Formats: sequence, C-alpha cells, structure tokens
Amino acid sequence: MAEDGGASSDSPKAVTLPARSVEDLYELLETLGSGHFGVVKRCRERSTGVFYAAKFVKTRRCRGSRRGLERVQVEKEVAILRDLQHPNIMQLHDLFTCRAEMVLVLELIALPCRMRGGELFDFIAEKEMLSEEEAIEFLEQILLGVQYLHGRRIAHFDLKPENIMLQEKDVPKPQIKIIDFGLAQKLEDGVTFKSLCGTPQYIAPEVINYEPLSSATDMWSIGVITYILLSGLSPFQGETDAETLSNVLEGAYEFEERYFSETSEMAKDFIQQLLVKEPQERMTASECLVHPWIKPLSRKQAAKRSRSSINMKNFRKFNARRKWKLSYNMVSACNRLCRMRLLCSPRTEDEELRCCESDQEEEGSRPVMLLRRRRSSCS
Ligand code: BD4
Repeated sequence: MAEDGGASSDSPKAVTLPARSVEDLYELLETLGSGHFGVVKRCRERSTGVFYAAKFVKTRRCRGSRRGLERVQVEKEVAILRDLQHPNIMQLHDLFTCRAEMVLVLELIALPCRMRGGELFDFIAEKEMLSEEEAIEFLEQILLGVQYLHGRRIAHFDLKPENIMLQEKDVPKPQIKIIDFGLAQKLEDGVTFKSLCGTPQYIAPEVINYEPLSSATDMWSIGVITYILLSGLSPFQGETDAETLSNVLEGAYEFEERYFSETSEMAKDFIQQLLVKEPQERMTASECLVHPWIKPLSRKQAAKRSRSSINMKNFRKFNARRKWKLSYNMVSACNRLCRMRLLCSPRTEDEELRCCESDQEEEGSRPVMLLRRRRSSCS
C-alpha cells in the first residue's frame, strides 16, 4: 500500500521517517470483526510487541458511489478520537492514510480466554445470574464515558450494545470501553446538526423526524440499552424496521410484568426519565449518575438493587438473536461491497459470475437496518 501519510502527528516518526505502510510497522493478525465501518484486525506493533486493533476503512472515491464521503467522516472521527483520553473510551494509537484507505490503530480489548466477542452483552449473557447492582457497575462506567464526551461537547450518536466493549486486563473489575466514533460529532454553539443515521432500535425520535440532534440523543440510546439489559426485550422493536421507527415516534413502550417482574421501581424510573420524547426533558449523563438507582440515598434503596435482578433467560435469548442478525447483516454487507467493487473497477467474467451469485443469495434477505450509517446525509 503506497502511503501518503504515516504515524499519528504526535509521534516523532511522522516527521522524521518517509511515509510507511501500516504493515511496515505492524504485523497484521486475525480479523476481529467487520461491518459497515470496514474491517477490524488484531495487530502487533513490530517495535514494541504491543497488540492493537487496526480498523481499515475504504475511502476511495469512485463514480456512481458516495463512498468518497466517508473520508470526511473518518477524518472527523480521527480528530475527535485524538482529543479523547478517558478510561472508558477506546484510545487511538496511530493513523495511516492513503488515497484509498485509512487505517486507525486503536487500543485493543484484551480478552480472557474463556470469553468470546468482547462485547458487554456477550459477557453478561454468559453469567448465571446478575443483580441490578452488578448491572449498574457497568452502566455507571458507560455513563462516566458519556459524561466525559458530552462535557467535551462531543456526541457519539451510535450508542448500542455492539459499541460497548469490556476489557478485562490489569484491573480488579472489568472495564467498559466505548468504541466506534464513526458517527460522532463535535457539537458547536449555533450550529444545528441533523442526521438520518443510526440503528432503528436505538435511535431517538428526533433522528427519525430529522430534527436537530444533541447530547440528549445519546441519552435516549442509553435508556434503550438499559431497558434491554434489564429485560432482554427491546422497547420499540417491531416486526419490521418501519414498525420499529413508528413505535419510537409514538414513544410506545411499556414494562410488561412478565419481563419486568424482577425489576425495581427505581430502575423503571431511571428508564422513564430517559425514554422521553422531548430531548430537553431527558436526564443528562451527570443527572443519571446521581439518580438514586445509580447512587442510592439510603441502605434501603441499595438493598432493593441487590435483591432485584435482570431477566437472564430472556436476555440470553435477546443476545443470541442480536448476534444472529449481526452475522446476517455482515453477509449482506459483503454482498453489497462486492457489487460496489464491481461498479468501481473493471471486472473479469469470473468476478461477474460470482457477483451475480451473491446477488441471488441476498434476494429476499435484506439487512434489518433501514437507516444505515454513512449515507450522504451523514455530514
Ligand atoms: O477500537 C477497537 N478496539 C478493539 O479492540 C476493537 C475495536 C473496534 C472498533 C472493533 C472491534 C474491536 C474488537 C476486539 C475484539 C476482541 C473482538 C471484536 C472487536 N471489534 C469488532 C466488533 C465490535 N463490536
């Protein structure tokens, strides 16, 4: 790969060395995941032996495609990440950029061998049982990360279980890491930001209505994540994406007794103060952190949290379905990528044939997300 950029600007390497390829400096290892954001691979820095996660994002401009726009968004993501330093936020270590691709070298989630995936929800799904008190330990860390972001006038705009990872390394308790700042925005006074991007289950009504977004948009997503965490039920999930979006707009959710029988009233109150249609009326991250469910005011309140538990049976079901959908979406994304590649570059007969085959595979099995990120309307 001919690089026209090297290591991150805070590193002396960037100034003194000629442009280097990511593979000159890092040994690329297995793929950790892939999706709309590109591909993430584990890698090892040759000079130090330290492991990282390398995120590859294709940024080539090509006729008939809007993929060139991604470059602006990735540059925005890099600018945001460079500014962030918090234990609950994934750190950017290095950056490589060339005309067709950007490679972000990020802090790597270290996993104990018994754990797969690295996502918080996978970790929880493997537990026999989890009290609200234990769930709150994770939620509190998510809130601390989000409070830090919002304090710096940055909104993530893509908070969902896939972007909440868990690190179990050199610390007494597993540590939450918020990842993927691909949709994040710096919020500026006097500038309204609107977007149609996100995942239907987690997006706030103002996104669907194409109204101005703010840090409160992230707080809605935290409300949805908490609801799922406690019950294994997605509050607005419909049969189709259109139905889900319509449920979000109606604010139609309830605490069905058969799923919430073990849930404390304080937990329900917490969710109710987040799943509020009017963004200004939602709790902020700082307010959440002092809500009595998170910071109990009395022993009685604290005792209630440890007696209440999350609905493990249903949560495991939710997580299995979620993982299945993610794999399914990945296959569809690969098929789409294959088609886009063929639009961009001359193809051989063999490639043409393969693409037709994958088109047929995808027939009748569209990805579940209606609004995918990085559309032209994302900026
Ligand atoms: O920034 C990252 N650091 C990671 O370790 C990481 C990152 C990203 C953006 C995606 C990642 C990972 C990662 C780590 C493991 C062990 C497994 C999968 C990983 N993925 C892809 C899936 C994220 N939900």
